[in-house]
Amino acid sequence: MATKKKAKAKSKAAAKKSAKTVVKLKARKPAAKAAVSNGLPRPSTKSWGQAGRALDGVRILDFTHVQSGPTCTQLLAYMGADVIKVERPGVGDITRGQLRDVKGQDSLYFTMLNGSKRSITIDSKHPKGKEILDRLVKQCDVLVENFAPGALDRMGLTWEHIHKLNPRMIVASVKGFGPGPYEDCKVYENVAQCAGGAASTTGFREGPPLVTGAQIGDSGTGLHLALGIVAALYQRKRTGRGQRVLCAMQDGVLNLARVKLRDQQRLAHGPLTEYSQHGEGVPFGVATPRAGNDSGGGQPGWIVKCKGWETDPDAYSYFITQAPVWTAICDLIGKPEWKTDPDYATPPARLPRLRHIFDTIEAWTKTKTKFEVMDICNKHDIPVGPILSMKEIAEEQSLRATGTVVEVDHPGRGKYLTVGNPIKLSDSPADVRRSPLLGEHTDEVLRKVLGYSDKEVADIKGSGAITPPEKPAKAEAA
Ligand code: CAO
Repeated sequence: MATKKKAKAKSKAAAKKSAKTVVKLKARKPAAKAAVSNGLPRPSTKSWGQAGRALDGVRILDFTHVQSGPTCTQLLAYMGADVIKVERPGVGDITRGQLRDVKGQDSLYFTMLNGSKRSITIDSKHPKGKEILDRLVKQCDVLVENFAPGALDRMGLTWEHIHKLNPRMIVASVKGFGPGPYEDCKVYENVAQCAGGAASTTGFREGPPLVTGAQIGDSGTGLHLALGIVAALYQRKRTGRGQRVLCAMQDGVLNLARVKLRDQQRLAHGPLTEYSQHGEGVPFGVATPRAGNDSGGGQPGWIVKCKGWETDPDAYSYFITQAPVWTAICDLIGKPEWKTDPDYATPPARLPRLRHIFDTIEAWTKTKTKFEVMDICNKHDIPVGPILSMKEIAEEQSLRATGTVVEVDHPGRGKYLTVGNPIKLSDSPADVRRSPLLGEHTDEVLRKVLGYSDKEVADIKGSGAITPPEKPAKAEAA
């Protein structure tokens, strides 16, 4: 009987153990294990957002600063990763103090790029600081950095060192340039826009190259890096190994400007007929030119003035003369005869006349506000878009409703607007929180993530590894 009882208990324990294993396996391979007879994964029984976030369980050692790297880690934090931002004691990310609008408070530059993260201060060059960093490396899945080339190695955090401590760790970097003649250069946004081909193709033909307001070099590269990290996390599931992920800002910008490299190659076969330069009879040079507000694709477009343009710098609309709705456009702008006129009836016939066509469209749009143009054209499926100012965007309620623009509350500066996650996941609502104060989570991370005891934390505090160096006067006196 006792043996029977024992055997029962043993089998119960085994069943419990195997149930645990199944749970574990389910967590690792949800699609495979949760498959039902029709081959589709079983939908979550929990309501949206109750099943956790996409990157729950991913911990990131965030060594980023300024814009490119912080954009990446903020997105990952929005998707649920635990992002621990390591900052220099007493100083922090340089952007905390740049373009300050509220005296003594973290700037919007910083707060809008570092939401939903934790902040720990560590002097990475202090022996004790290095020890803490090594422990963090062991506890994290990804290290993200965008220091100048060589800076991470100078801290002793070489790939070899990291990989030895934690073979599963992914090390993701933004640099200005990839391997080659410029690999050692420091790079900021506009340098990348210029080196990546965007500036030479932006602006008007008669004017100098222009940089764009959208931060395609910094935020654009951060986005690329985030994709690389998620791919590396996915591959790690199969290999068990971390890898390096590198995004060069020049490469990121070029990727976003690829249609201009397309046009460069088309030039070898004749003029770029959809550029208004062609219609104006201006010959093309050897390189893709600046095209003003040409839409660049097969559907010609331009920015046209709207009612109020004389006083409102943003009273404009983008207007696209999409071929399938050409007849509707002709009726709207009072040119029904263009529907059948051989000079206007077909897209190729219109190409040399784009300037005149857009002038005529503009004569109509100038009688309407940009929102009236939008309303009227949308009824006819004509693709147009109002030029929205940042003021209008900040006030746009639909962007608030979707969580694309989010108001958060900061203990120092009060309420501010930030950009939430532009990537909407139906089962992983964005976790948009305010940015951390400098070192706000140092104690918490030391104890709860790294497991330091009270005594060890006290020793660390006394060591100078997590506090700013003493002022020179004091040091001299000592
Ligand atoms: N403790 C101690 N030292 C720290 C530290 C910490 N927690 N965090 C950073 N530092 C040190 C670094 O070790 C480095 O020191 P050394 O040069 O002596 O080794 C130093 O701070 C400065 O790092 P940096 O060279 O990266 O910073 P910078 O301000 O001189 O340059 C930038 C800024 C952006 C030009 C450069 O980092 C860069 O080219 N990054 C790659 C490209 C990039 O991301 N550019 C986008 C910037 S956003 O427009």
